[in-house]
Amino acid sequence: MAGTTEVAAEAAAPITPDELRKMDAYWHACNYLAAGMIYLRGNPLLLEPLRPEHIKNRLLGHWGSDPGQSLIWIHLNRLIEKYDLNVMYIAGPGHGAPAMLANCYLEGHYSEIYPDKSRDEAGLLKFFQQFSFPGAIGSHCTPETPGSIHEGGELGYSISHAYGAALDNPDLIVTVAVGDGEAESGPLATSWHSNKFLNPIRDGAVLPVLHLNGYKIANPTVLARIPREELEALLFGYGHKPYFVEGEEPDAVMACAGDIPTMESLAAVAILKEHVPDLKIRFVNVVDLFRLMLETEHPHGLSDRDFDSLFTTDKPVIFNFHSYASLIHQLTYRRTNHENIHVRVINRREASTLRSSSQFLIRSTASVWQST
Ligand SMILES: Cc1ncc(C[n+]2csc(CCOP(=O)(O)OP(=O)(O)O)c2C)c(N)n1
Repeated sequence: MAGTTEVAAEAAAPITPDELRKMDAYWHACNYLAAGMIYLRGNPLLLEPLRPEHIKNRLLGHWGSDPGQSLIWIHLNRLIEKYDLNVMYIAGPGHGAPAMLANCYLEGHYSEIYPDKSRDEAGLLKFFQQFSFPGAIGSHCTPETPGSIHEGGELGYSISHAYGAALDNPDLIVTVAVGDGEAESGPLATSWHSNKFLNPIRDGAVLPVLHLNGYKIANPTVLARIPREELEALLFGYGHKPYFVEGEEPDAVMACAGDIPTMESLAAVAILKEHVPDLKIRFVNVVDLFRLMLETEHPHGLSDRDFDSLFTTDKPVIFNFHSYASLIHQLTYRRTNHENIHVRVINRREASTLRSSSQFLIRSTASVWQST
């Protein structure tokens, strides 16, 4: 076994580009499976153009914490492999079951226990269809999920369960994902203090991960809206040392509204990713134009903070829209980054094919990029 110094040196070493690439690909696969469970009842590998009959009639299941929970899960696997750790994972957002199910399926355990949910197109279809369906499995991690030992349902108890599991288990690390919605419940708010009960010799360790995606289903959360220093001080006061993990700012944002502009922008992003892989592009699909308005002016509107977190405060935004450019400007003229929003209205000549439209967007990105 490696000594403490070797382990510390290894821990400080950055993840290699190859590890990163593999984890990123795996994470994308998890997210695809999660989306598939929520939306698809046919065409599971999207091998043919999507038709209405491929989509579930009733969408049940939460997307909100799925990408975040899969990210935590994948990194835990990396650490378990690297250090041979004994780890338990508690999903505070148990309603983000698609994330746990996706990982379970990709790791192979799902097909091992349920051979009809095999790792091929036919098995994947059944895996998607059974999700949140009467007589099949629930939209939480219901008991038939391989490896699961307790189904929750009532928010508030994830951290206290984590401490309960760590007591008298000195070799165990319990990682617990806590939704920022759950964090607003009384039991959860007080359970941060449970660290006072842990004895470092007799008990295991608890690693709480607060998942700040900003919303409890669709309503804003308090902890995602207080200033960073206030949140840090709050958790510090509970006896924790918080580390903030967040994504990088993009170099440019490709936004769009409407189904044809969406396809054009997605095609442009795919081409840019292939040919200019170092350019970090964020894709924002606006499905409701009222979201561009201020929250004080429309019930669907976004706060400046949320708007800025999507459209940045200073990066070029190429907005693909097939109607009046002035409308987008009217809706956004008071936003911090308004002067960098470049609305591109593709005319009929340019939009003759998806290819020509995406090339037009790429030229627009290049010209905006050169002028910054
Ligand atoms: C005590 C309790 N109140 C309300 C609910 C209904 N409920 C289910 S999920 C959810 C939102 C949870 O928010 P968050 O933890 O941030 O998860 P996310 O919305 O990001 O998936 C609510 C209110 C519940 N399950 N338990």
